Amino acid sequence: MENKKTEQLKQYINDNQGKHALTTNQGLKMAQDEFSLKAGLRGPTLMEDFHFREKMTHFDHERIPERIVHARGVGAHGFFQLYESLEAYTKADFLTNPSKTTPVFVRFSTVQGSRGSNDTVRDVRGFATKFYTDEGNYDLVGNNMPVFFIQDAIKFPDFVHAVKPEPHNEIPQGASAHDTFWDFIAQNPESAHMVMWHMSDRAIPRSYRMMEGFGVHTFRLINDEGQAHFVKFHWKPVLGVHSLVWDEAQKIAGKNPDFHRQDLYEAIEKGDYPEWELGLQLIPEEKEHAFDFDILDPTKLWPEEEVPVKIVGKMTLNRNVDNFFAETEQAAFHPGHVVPGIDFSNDPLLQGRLFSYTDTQLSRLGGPNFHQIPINQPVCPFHNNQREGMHQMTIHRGQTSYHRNSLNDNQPAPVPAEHGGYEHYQEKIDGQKIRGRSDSFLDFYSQAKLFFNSLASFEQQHVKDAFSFELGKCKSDMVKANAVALLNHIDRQLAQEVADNIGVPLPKENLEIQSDKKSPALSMANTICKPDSKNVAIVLNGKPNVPLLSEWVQTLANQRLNYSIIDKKISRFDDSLKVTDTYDTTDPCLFDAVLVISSESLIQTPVLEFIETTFKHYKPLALALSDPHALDSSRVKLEGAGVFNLSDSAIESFIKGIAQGRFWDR
Ligand code: HDD
Repeated sequence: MENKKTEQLKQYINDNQGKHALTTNQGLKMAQDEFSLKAGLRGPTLMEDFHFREKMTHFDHERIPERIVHARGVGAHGFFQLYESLEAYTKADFLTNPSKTTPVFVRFSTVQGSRGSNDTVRDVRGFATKFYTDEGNYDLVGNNMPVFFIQDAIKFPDFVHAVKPEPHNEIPQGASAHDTFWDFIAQNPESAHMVMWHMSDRAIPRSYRMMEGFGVHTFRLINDEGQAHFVKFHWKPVLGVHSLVWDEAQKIAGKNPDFHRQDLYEAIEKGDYPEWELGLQLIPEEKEHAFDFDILDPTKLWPEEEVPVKIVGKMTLNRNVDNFFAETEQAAFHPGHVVPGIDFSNDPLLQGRLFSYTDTQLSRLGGPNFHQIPINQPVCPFHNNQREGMHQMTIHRGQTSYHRNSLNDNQPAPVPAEHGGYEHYQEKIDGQKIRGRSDSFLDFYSQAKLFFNSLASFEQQHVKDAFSFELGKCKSDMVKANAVALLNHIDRQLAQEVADNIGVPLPKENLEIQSDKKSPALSMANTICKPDSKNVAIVLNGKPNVPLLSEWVQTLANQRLNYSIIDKKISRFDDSLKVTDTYDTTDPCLFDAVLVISSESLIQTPVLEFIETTFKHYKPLALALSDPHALDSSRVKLEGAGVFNLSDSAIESFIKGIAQGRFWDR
């Protein structure tokens, strides 16, 4: 697990484990830490109590501003391994040298909510990766959706103001179901494609481990000969792409607000290391204009059937942070952190991002030296003439801090491109200075339609339900009607159903864009399904047959499934077989599958809730009931899709069901 980054971070670890004297920050051992210094036992506290002042002052300043967006997140360490050299496309060392393992730090996040908000809200998820390469840090600061709401960064403050809690009452937290968001969407129709993703199941991932990542923008790769390819970056989760259902997501928000954070942490602690393959879509420069969309427009994806994704390597997350604040909270990502062989495109959203990310760290991390915070330091040497500033941690030795100099032999010196110095790609630009948008960015609806067409019917239904929910929460009839008018450009039937559900008129004229084009890669129905590391609840109703329970538990564990045994009270059958949760301390929403073992005719109410909720959320349900009529009055039928009657089928069939995940035809 050791690598250059872990070695570097070790120098900064301060471990309170073991025997240590309690000291002040000046290293002074203190004889007392519980009482302030007073004038008499019942008298006032004295000014000279430096220990009290130091402790309190530090505490008073423990908080830093949260991120303006993506405030809630979780991070982990890992590594990236390249499969084969990409020297035909790029000269980036970490993409051309398959024998190298590059340390990474990844932070996943929601966008809208503040640091203390819920994990399972309907939102875009951030997927930011810092590669600590030998040529400097490369940051791939992406999302779990391949497109964005706006085309030009100058609209980003407007977009964020609209989606964030409304300014007069700071409501709602962690939700886009409110008037200002939908007002913005309807008034900025370039958002049509992204809002379809946002209303799809992609916005309620089952786990950070089970979502795709996208660099979104078009970037450039440049090889040793100076040839360029346009590129889009993809992360493909080895476990497949999976989501929650909306009712489940909302309930989890109450039952376990840390659902995704905990899922990632526990998977890594158990050794179920999350993995993603890195994929590249490549377009040679001369094909820039060969598509029916502009490749600089961040509201457009490159359909994988037209531009295949080349799988080039794998990232594994294998270490949790030692300290959340020091590492996850202080991590500073920036799409402008590039290495030789990777460059930008003229995507106007990307261009604006290149300014914003350093700027925001100045207030969030308190000054220009945030690159010296251990998590942000490159693992290669770094030298320049930048000096001083708040929180300067480096002792720069020497007389000179300017370039060019003769006193220090003109060191540190720039490095020519052929020896690894970064050189910007020499793109020829010819244009008028102008504030405007290219006509090639004006097709807002084709890909919104492409996305909708590509979804399975259950996914389309979820999109309709999500629009109806979100717009149903809006107060302004005008905003609702405007949003329906936007949908009327994408799909008449969708607009019709949503209008109906939220009580606004459908526009008279049908403006639906006509296309039946599909991209199967966009549907989650076509993803990988595996049982690995899913969570199974074993719910007891009465005393179980312990040898049989042991056997089942072993079978589940052999399939790398996690299980919790749940009963009315915590107890233990033997050393390895324990009831770890009660009906009260956990909830059916928190599991991927439920197995109920009942030795009684009467199913207790909380157990019935486990059965019915699991059934309602389309999840696999196994029943081992001593009385076959115990569920006669419930709507759950023993022979329903994804319901496994363990009296006549083996537990292996249930495990296959767990791999499948959901039974939409229930
Ligand atoms: Fe951004 C954070 C991703 C557009 C300005 N952004 C941030 C993070 C992610 C993204 C993953 C969190 C990084 C972390 O975990 O610390 N942002 C995106 C993507 C975008 C995007 C994929 C569009 C394709 N962002 C975008 C624009 C701007 C910003 C257009 C401004 C011009 N983003 C920021 C920011 C943040 C940020 C305000 C907040 C905290 C931070 O940068 O470090 O600068």
